Amino acid sequence: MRLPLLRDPGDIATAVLARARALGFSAAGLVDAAPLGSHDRYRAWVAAGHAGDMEYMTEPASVAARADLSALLPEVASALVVALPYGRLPLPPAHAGRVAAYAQGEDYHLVMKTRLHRLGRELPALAGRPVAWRVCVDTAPVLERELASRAGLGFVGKNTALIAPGAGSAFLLGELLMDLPLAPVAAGADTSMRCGRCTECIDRCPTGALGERTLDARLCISYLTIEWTGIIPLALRPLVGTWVYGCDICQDVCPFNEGAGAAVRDPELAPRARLTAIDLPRLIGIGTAQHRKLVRRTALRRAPREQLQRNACVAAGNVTDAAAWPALVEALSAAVLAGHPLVRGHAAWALGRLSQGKGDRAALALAAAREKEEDPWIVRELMLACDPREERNEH
Ligand code: B12
Ligand code: SF4
Ligand code: SF4
Repeated sequence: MRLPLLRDPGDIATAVLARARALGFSAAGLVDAAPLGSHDRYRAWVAAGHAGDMEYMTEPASVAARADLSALLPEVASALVVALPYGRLPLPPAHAGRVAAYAQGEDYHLVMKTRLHRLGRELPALAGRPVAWRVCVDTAPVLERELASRAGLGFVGKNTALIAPGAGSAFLLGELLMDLPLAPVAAGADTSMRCGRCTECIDRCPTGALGERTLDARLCISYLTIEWTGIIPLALRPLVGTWVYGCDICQDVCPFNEGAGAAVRDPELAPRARLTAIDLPRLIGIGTAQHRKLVRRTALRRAPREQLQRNACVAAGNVTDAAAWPALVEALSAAVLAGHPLVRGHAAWALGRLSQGKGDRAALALAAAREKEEDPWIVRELMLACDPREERNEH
């Protein structure tokens, strides 16, 4: 049962939005709890297989929940939608591994949740009655971009990002669902602006993952490096470049991200020095304790150690300098049959890319590994790495 409001709803809305700004959110708007109009688009996206292996996007219960906010809070009557800016960052040196800008600072899930929970706890005082509320950030089954565009935070670009003209798209989204029947209040972004004839993001995406306002996650570097725990398909590995966690290309090339507004960053999301330019050889051979330190309180906690090592191997295979050779050889040979197969297989690929031919250190390591290796997939990788013509025969 929803309790009546004892204070003027307009005053409550103003107070909630003011608190959101005071807590450091760069934009905030209010939406009502009407069903999510783009649920059909999302269902079609899942049906087309574009969600890949992300079970939290494809499980029937999770698909159904995204139709209506009441699946998350039965009494919901409105939602506060907020933006937390992480800002664009300069490019690291060409030989370094890259971490997406959003992931270089404090884990935004922690930052967003702490602030929204604080606001949730303040709601009874602001509304003058008990309030049912729930915080959603990222992994909750919510179509956050639709909610954000409805809340006037921006528009959905062809790169599928929520773009706020003047502020770009380098910000994260979060929601506070409430049982307060508040009227919608737009955050104030100029949502009449659109991409127009620009197709820069679609043209510059290395893997061709983007259609107009739709993305095939299975091809996206962000998915491959963060979500995908398996073998990175051979054809995609060279296209991953030096990304070891996420990808910013379709936002970096966007003209809406050129202005000073896109550089605004919440102080809590300031980049950690250890993540601004990843030392690839170090990451390839990273131990458990060092790994724990590297990912501590950052979004990188999401990826297991061997996944980051796998990503580092692929990135090293895409860098032409030889600094990563010893680490790759070590990953392949010293740890053979002890190291994680995912790392051994991708290290083999990287060495195959870096080897100049028979007799060099990479070729010798590959040949030695071929003698010992028993995992059929890695044996295949080793064959391809030793003789790239095999790869051509593959396709
Ligand atoms: C799954 C997911 C991914 C997947 C798939 C991405 C995708 N585009 O779907 C992968 C792993 C690839 C990914 C990558 C990234 N992600 Co992500 N991701 C999500 C997540 C969890 C769900 C997104 C989703 O529902 N996808 C399904 C598709 C169908 O939905 P959609 O693209 O959001 O589009 C919806 C609306 O925009 C609307 N819509 C689109 N066009 C139109 C047009 C009309 C006319 C209408 C009416 C509606 C409409 O319909 C769609 C269905 O509702 C959200 C958090 C959340 N709970 O929403 C974060 C989220 C979208 N990701 C985010 C970020 C930051 C990223 C990355 C930038 C991270 C990085 N640097 O590597 C990249 C960007 C890649 C990209 N171009 O999207 C932010 C985006 C913030 C913003 N400003 O837009 C979110 C909102 C997380 C957050 N809480 O801040 N992500
Ligand atoms: S995040 Fe990278 S790979 Fe994914 S769609 Fe954008 S440019 Fe393409
Ligand atoms: S790069 Fe161009 S097409 Fe892509 S989102 Fe930005 S303005 Fe739109």
